Amino acid sequence: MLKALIFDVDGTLADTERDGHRVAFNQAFAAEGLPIVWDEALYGDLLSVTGGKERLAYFFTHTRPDLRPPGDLLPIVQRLHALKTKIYGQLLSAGAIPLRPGVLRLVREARAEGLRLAIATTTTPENLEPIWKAMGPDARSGFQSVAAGDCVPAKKPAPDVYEYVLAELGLTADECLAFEDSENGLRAARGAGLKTIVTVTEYTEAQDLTGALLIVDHLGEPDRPLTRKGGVAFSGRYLDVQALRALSETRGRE
Ligand code: XBP
Ligand code: MG
Repeated sequence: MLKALIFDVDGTLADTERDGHRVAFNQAFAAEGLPIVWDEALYGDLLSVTGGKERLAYFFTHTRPDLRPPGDLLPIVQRLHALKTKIYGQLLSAGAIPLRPGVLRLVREARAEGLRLAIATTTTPENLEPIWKAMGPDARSGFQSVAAGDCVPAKKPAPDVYEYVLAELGLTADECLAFEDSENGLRAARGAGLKTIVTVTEYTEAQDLTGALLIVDHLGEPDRPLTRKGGVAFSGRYLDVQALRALSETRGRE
């Protein structure tokens, strides 16, 4: 029986990558006087590496080693990432990026129906502050488990962060549903045995989302119907708790 919903953050709760994280990385490069600009296409490629610190290290070792600043890479990456995280917080606290369609509606309904809520994300914990703010007062208290960033040894697509949340909730995978936006996130959730609903973004709609229970453009609103893009049959206009309970019982995409 469905007991909990586990949400990814970036790309799922809010479409934060192109206009949020990417812009913050570029402003951090500029602030450090580095001649680096991650355009939308390059950032889309770099998103294959989860974790901002890991993404920076990959860029300097694989993508553009010619742009790697002199000296030990680790402190350079840590310094750049800390600056980026500060900038990202300022960007989002200005309310720049809204929650995706259906997220607030579903979170509120799930709480009212007694479903437990959790977060399983690769992003840095402080990047959740603007999300709680966008969800309104006492939002954070509604999430029983919040696993973020470096709280697990291996980031997505490793299943660690989802296994961490399941352990914290004290639930089995088949008592939960995961919500993701990307192939890496889907693989992490599936690796933990979770049925997963994927709400694609422009960065992820062409990825290999095999194994998703249902693929949609977003969670839908009564006045803004979702579009099904793959997975099990679903003809509803939006995903509510009743629909999720039925979907969680389907045998599809085990
Ligand atoms: C997406 C990520 C994160 C963000 C950047 O996380 O891979 O690394 O791109 O955030 P998820 P940080 O989809 O799991 O929420 O720079 O804080 O890592
Ligand atoms: Mg994501």
